[in-house]
Amino acid sequence: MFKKILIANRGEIALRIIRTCKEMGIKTVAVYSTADANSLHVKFADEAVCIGPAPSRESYLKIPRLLAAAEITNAEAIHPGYGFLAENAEFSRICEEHNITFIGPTPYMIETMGDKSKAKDNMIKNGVPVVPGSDGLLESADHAVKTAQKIGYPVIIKASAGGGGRGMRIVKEESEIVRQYESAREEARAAFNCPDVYMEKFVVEPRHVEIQILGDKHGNIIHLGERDCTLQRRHQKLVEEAPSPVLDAELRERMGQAAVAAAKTVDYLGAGTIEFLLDKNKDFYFMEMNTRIQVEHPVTEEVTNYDLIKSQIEIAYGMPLEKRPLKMRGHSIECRINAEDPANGFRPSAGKITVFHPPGGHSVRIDTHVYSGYVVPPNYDSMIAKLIVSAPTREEARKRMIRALQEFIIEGIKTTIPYHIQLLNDDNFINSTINTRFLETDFHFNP
Ligand code: MV4
Repeated sequence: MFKKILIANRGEIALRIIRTCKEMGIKTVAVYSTADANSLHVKFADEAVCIGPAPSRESYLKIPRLLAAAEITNAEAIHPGYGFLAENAEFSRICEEHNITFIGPTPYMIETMGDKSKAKDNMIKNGVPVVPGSDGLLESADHAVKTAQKIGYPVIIKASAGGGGRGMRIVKEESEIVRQYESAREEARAAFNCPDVYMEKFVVEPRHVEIQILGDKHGNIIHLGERDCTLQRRHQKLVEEAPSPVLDAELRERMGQAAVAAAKTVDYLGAGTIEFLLDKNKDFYFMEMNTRIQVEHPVTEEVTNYDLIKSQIEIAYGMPLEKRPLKMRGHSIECRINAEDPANGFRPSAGKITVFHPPGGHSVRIDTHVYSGYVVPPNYDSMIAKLIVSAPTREEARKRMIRALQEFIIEGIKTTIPYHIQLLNDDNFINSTINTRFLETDFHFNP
């Protein structure tokens, strides 16, 4: 096994990776910006290297500094976590060139799945269901008009280099199509330095259901069931759960097999997620693949009894996946606790946490890097903790989550805890009568 791994990340995920490394007997190297000198990932790692000032461009995104940190500490592998450089093909390539194992997929896999239009073509060729749309990229405004006439309104225009909702336009009627096509291209060019866009039929009020997959270096690809991530606000997930309240065993297996087929289009290596839209008729369609470990991976860990970070490390080392039948047991829910004010448009709320009292008790898990006295820096993502609870049934998990949220005391900054308490008590959450628009159109926070 690897003797030493460098973690090219910060916050809860850096700590999460350090914990698994300790259990595997692997030494850890933390890297940190000057804003994170007092973070727990720095204290809990065996070694720590300062890689620059607070702005991520000057620290967590600076590839030469990460490579230098790995070289001076003799780290054999780098775990990128999520965000930052996790889906940067160039970083994966440079690690390879320096004989440092990138714990994740190859540059080819990242690039191919990062090109959404190309990824979609590959899905069609391999029988993975996709939303009907343009055959590849839109070549002109006229091509956009003709394609929309063929598939019927409403349509959605998506940036091929996009993902996570950036560079998208929903078009309801022909009078808007040319203007929206041009503006989607402009936004895509500005955001991704690539104006390419493609078109799909717009699926009305879908759910977001994603399948966790693992692929090893011996040609095995398996799926670990789904996560339901329908509860999002401005493309930020707030609550995730496994299993999905709307899947049965038969649909789970069909989506699981489609996800495995999707991963096979690039002979995928490591942990990945296939995102699907699920419509009202329970038809599902490939949306995109995330070639990284995701924030919400713990709900899958809790119901499948896999340590996904351990699986990533073992796969990167060349070990074969253990062959055991997938058993999902019970139900798990995750609430993202953000340093934001839900009563004030989710405005970031940085500053000193004067009191931090996490909940405990049966089947309550908290993944966090913060503590009483910690100062939330304004420079990074506002997620400060993930609260994950498990129980035999969804309703028991829901009640346990409400209990745990009520026990959770954070003073000094505003957080999303009161928002979650109201949400988990809402009838639409209880019955899971929700879609991806629910939080933005039908749910109103009353502090
Ligand atoms: C869609 C869609 C409806 N129809 N595609 C959002 C992020 C990116 N992964 C794709 N997204 C969507 N694609 C078709 N053909 C609706 C969305 C969408 C969405 C999807 C999942 C979760 C939240 C969402 C919020 C708005 C739009």
